[in-house]
Amino acid sequence: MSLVNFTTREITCKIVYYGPGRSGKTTNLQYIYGQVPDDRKGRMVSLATQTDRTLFFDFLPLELGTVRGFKTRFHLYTVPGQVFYDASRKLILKGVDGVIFVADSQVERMDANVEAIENLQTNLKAQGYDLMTIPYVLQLNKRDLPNVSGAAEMVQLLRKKGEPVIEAVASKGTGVFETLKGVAKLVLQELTKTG
Ligand SMILES: Nc1nc2c(ncn2[C@@H]2O[C@H](COP(=O)(O)OP(=O)(O)OP(=O)(O)O)[C@@H](O)[C@H]2O)c(=O)[nH]1
Ligand SMILES: [Mg+2]
Repeated sequence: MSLVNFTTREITCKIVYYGPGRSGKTTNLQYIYGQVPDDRKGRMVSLATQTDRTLFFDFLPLELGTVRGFKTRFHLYTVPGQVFYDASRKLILKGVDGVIFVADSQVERMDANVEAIENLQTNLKAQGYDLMTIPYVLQLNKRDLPNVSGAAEMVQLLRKKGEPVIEAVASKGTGVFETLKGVAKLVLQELTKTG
């Protein structure tokens, strides 16, 4: 549900980073924030607890060039991954154009990944969306840790529909922009299809 403003010739798209607690969603945003020049980004808003976990959401407005003479503005959000913040997650999915699922590659987090994808499917449905049709990218994060599942195994377990899969080390920036570009491309494709 991108917002197209013909007067200012701007398109605004909403991207949501979803995933289990501590998978690296906020780290993705922080890396992007650090790399993008000031004139292309707005202020990053982080609502965190004292221990740095996202309490409601993180928000980062970005400008990613032009498409057919329209400026594209992307609003990036992360949700809080902890199970009990479900009301916030539901709310943040309102008006979403694209979703990035940030999976934690550590073996002991596979159940949490599966549970979070099921939660994503449920919450998308509650907002009238369908994971099977919405622009969607799967990021396998924390590939640098010693106790990770094989990428092929994770794809087998977590991939839903042939979506792009990107291996990442968000804390070093590896794969972060590839992931964002992957979903941005799908969102803009969707726009030209429906627009
Ligand atoms: N080793 C390693 N650590 C990472 C990576 N990405 C993130 N982390 C660390 O994992 C921890 C959690 O990262 P966050 O970005 O806060 O996770 P989150 O998904 O926003 O967590 P919630 O907001 O609680 O849902 C932090 O200590 C990060 O530095 C990675 O690729 N490798
Ligand atoms: Mg967070």
